[in-house]
Amino acid sequence: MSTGTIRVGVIGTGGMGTRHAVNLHRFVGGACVSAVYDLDRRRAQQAAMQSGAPQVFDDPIKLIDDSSVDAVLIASPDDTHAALTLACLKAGKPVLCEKPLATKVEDAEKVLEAEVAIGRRLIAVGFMRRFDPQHVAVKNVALSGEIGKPLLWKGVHRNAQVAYGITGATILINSAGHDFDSARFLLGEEVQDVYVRGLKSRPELHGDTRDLLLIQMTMSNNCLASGEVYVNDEYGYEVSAELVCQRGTACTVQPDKTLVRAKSHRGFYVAADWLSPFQDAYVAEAIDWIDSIQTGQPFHGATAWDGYVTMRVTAAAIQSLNTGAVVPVKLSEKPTLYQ
Ligand code: ISE
Repeated sequence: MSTGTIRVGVIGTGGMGTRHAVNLHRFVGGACVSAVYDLDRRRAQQAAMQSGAPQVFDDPIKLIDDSSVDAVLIASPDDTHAALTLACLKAGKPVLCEKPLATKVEDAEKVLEAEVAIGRRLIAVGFMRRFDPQHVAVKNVALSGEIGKPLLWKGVHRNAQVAYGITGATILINSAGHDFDSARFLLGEEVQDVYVRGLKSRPELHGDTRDLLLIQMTMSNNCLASGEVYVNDEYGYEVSAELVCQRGTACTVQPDKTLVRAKSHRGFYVAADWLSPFQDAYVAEAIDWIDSIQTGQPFHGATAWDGYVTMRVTAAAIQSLNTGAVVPVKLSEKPTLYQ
């Protein structure tokens, strides 16, 4: 427990990391940004200016180990997450790691085992939909029992565009992880098996691209999940989740509320990316994380266990996409640390 200001070091200052740094600086009372790191030093310097960080490091491990850093936020490229999270555990520092926790099952396992060996929950994983007011409201309707037992999770996850050459596997790791977590979080059930089909939406895309994916999952307790992930829709960013229950459904609605009249149309803008639609969720996540460090109470978002499970589901989804088979998801026993 620490009642003082938590000094956060931010690793990776692209769009996401800079947003986290600025949010911590502006909206999280108990935190300040004490250091930043990015491979691109100029980008790190800009983020430092925007978030009031006094130091720019040239090495992420030095940042993690520095005495001016109490806690670490990782928003660097996906394949660096596991090693940097392990370095935070070694330094005994709390860490909020952007999703995914790892890009390989072995690495997710290593991280989970290292935290279990320490016996303290130091890791938070950035599945921010768990803090989104819309998703929380859907979960609360389900928990109230008003519309009966949840039966089916239905998700839509769209991005305007992804870079050329992004494969189906990468989309499952980098984008669909949110949907695996959303289904587990909203249904409160575990994934038992997964079946993924995918297609390439345009002939000019790279041969390995599968940018429109359909995911079906059998969930525990007689539940199902079904989601579309389409990452080249050309019109903008949209995410939704619906729970079909025995006596009704609960569904998130789009948070963009400004009615726009222009060019013989009346309607709503669609955001270009996830930063503005999920701004409230990112801030709520950061507040809860800092609060958990100050009070010693558990973080209310995703744990290392959730990060590990997502990686297991992702690996099964990649296998399903490659083979056309329904692939069972095998989990190790849930350690008591996460019960
Ligand atoms: C990105 O990292 C996110 O977190 C977004 O929510 C997701 O839609 C996008 O596909 C990812 O690249």
